Amino acid sequence: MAKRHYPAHRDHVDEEKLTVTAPEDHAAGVRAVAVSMGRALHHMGPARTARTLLKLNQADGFDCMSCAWPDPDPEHRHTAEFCENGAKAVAEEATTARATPEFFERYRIVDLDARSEHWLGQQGRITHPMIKRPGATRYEPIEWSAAFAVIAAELNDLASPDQALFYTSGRTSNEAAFTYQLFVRAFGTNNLPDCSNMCHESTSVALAESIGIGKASVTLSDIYSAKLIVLAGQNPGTNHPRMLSALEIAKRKGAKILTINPLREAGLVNFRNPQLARGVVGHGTDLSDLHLPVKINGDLALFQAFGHLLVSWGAIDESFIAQYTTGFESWRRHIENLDWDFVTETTGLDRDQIVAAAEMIAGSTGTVYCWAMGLTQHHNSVAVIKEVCNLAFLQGNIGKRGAGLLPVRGHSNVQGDRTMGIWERPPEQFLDALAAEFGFEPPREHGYDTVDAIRALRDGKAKVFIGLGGNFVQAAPDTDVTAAALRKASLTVQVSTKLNRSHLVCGRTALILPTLGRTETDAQASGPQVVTVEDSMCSVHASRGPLAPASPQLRSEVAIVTGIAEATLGGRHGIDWAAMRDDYAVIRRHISKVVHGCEDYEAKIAQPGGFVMPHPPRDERRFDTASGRAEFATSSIQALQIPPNHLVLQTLRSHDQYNTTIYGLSDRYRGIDGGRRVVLVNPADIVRLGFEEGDVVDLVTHWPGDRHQRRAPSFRIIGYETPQGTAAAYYPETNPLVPLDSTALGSNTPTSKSVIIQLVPMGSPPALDASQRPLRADDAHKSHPQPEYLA
Ligand SMILES: Nc1nc2c(c(=O)[nH]1)N[C@H]1C(S)=C(S)[C@@H](COP(=O)(O)OP(=O)(O)OC[C@H]3O[C@@H](n4cnc5c(=O)[nH]c(N)nc54)[C@H](O)[C@@H]3O)O[C@H]1N2
Ligand SMILES: Nc1nc2c(c(=O)[nH]1)N[C@H]1C(S)=C(S)[C@@H](COP(=O)(O)OP(=O)(O)OC[C@H]3O[C@@H](n4cnc5c(=O)[nH]c(N)nc54)[C@H](O)[C@@H]3O)O[C@H]1N2
Ligand SMILES: [Mo]
Repeated sequence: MAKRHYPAHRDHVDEEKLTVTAPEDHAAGVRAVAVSMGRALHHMGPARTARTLLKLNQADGFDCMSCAWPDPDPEHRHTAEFCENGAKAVAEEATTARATPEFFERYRIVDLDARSEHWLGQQGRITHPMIKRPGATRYEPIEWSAAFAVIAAELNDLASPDQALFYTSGRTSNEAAFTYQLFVRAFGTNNLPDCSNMCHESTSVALAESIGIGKASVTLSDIYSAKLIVLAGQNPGTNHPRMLSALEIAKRKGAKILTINPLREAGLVNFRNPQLARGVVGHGTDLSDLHLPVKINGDLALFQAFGHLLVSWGAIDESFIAQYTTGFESWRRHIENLDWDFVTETTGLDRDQIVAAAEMIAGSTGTVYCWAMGLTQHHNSVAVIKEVCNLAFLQGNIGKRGAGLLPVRGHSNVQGDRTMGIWERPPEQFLDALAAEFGFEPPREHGYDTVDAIRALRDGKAKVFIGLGGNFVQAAPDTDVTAAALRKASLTVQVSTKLNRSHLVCGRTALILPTLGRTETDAQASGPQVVTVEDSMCSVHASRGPLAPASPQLRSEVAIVTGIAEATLGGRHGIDWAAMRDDYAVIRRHISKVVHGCEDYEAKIAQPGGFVMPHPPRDERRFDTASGRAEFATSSIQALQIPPNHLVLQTLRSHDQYNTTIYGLSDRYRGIDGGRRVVLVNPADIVRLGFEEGDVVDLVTHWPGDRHQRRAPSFRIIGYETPQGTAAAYYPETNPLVPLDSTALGSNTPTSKSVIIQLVPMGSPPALDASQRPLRADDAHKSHPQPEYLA
């Protein structure tokens, strides 16, 4: 494909100059090493680069904050046990750039808000606590103790503790997370929304009901010994690159790989392992044996078709079903009457493709099912994931070597945070243990999750927002609604490493509390501290940063949380916050008393590589569900209703971002460089809808009952291999399109992967009738109002 150049559009951020080439057919390779080294050297310089990258994911080093993929056993680690995107994440945090008080003096908040998310991130590490006072136009420095006093005054002034919201992003260590939830419950609420609510919540809900625990049932060695690995709704080449090394090992030991994804992502096709000679000079390893380009949200129909075929072929493990499961008969009756026309229509696949995939599944004696956001962020996601479980039960693929369920988690400690009690719906046993350990009665009423937290702010029911990490306004759905909700708050507090939009879209009073990152040493009264994290496979281990803190003013998350707790609670409940801050081993002693599976925590994390949390289905085929058995779930298939001339949009990550942190503008594997305001559309749909490739359009949401129109302005149309009727564009630029009320049944997760949209000429009203002449890129300039969010 010839390289196409597009001129920068007025509404694109200044650095954009879009070029489009053919997508790549392999991931990693030497280019990945070159890019990671280039970024690391640019942000950190050579000495710092060497010091940090050699400690990344080593037993005596720190845990990579890029994703939750597990580390191999200590004896099987490489000297360079990291990937291109891990190196980028480290470079972003360990950068030598600084956002100082002088920086905040130079810019009004509105001036900063006019900048792109990329530019904000490039200003470097925040060095001092900063406050925006009521009516002020700028942030100014504030002492830590004064900042804690501001928070305490606002919190203690509330009519009820339930008027405060305590958000967590999944980088927070176990020690900080445990201390935070303790403070929040001692204060009197369960309002602990977190990034999980937007991420794998559908997984947690589905797995808890189907197998009795919301976590993966496999370890790395199960991947290595699997006969078949199914990868559905996941882009590991970009988001979990170290997973490719594990897939390569499995492949070389004879495993087959089945990929299910609307897009043929480069990392699903071929992997050139830069650690191995064959990955540097050779062709690498072909990964996918069969790729099913399913239509967005076609997975429920697809997995039911697999079940139907397996049952009709008798390819089932009858003794497992009889001994360990319930609900099989009603499920079987349901899938027996499969409507094939409906299945092929909903999946966009033909029957032969589905049969070929089902044959791979039927022929495998050990299958691992992996998934991520492509399955979790739809209206019927809980049902989809339960259907994946059904398929695993059908062949006894759980609690057996080389088989199991593997939801691949996102944030590096999102799973650990949940284990530590970051949960708006805490289990009773957890609260009982907390009460016994600390001698106070925690609130029992469930709190707000992320979507309900936004509603509460919008409706004036919540007034204070505290974010332990993250970038709430950009990560949450319905950006305009969320932004207006945050602006109504009396106080917003962000505990952050770097500047982001959530510092600029803030309440009457706003605080930025700068914190240490994973790369930095954390010295407290008793000496340097370690923190612990839990990966996607339930393995818990220690992390210690090698670098001096970015500024002497920085405090650890534990120090910040305990500081807020002391200021707010005073002597209430008699909890010794100072002891926890001075020595994190004290926190771990509490953890070992409160959190099931963490007994002898200090000793277990001292072992190289840490320890693995208990998992009854994995360890002993024990299922703590309502029935005490693995539960087959019967779900009817609802297909997405798509009005004529509309598309289903999935909002996804480029290869050059970490969630809302934009590293750069190169989505290398997809051949898109220099710009992010693009929408990928099937070439036949471009023609059918009356556009041409390269046209600039607005994306408009179709959501029944909408009073105001949701619009994301100015996206360049790119022809791309995605099933007809579907489209893709980057998050967070498209978050204004995700309706707050459009969430998954049962998990309340925003439906970020199935947004029904229309492409309309820039600035024009949406038209159901596509015969209207689209504006071309050049006349589009004239009519368009300045968008509020140029991310
Ligand atoms: N470098 C980097 N690493 C990251 C992150 C990052 O932003 N950058 N984010 C981290 C976080 S928090 C998370 S949760 C993970 C996210 O990891 P992923 O889930 O891999 O991330 P997404 O970019 O959302 O990609 C979703 C994938 O699902 C596919 N998909 C979309 N809709 C459907 C569908 O209906 N059916 C099927 N079968 N597939 C579908 C898309 O084509 C895409 O390949 O990555 C983590 N790791
Ligand atoms: N449309 C759409 N929306 C989505 C998604 C999607 O696929 N599509 N994905 C969803 C998913 S899976 C997730 S997980 C959420 C992510 O939501 P969040 O976790 O809220 O967002 P991040 O972008 O990961 O947060 C980045 C910020 O965290 C801060 N930070 C970085 N490191 C540290 C640290 O060590 N400590 C502290 N205190 N702060 C730190 C920095 O200031 C940085 O700006 O977004 C969700 N939103
Ligand atoms: Mo996530």
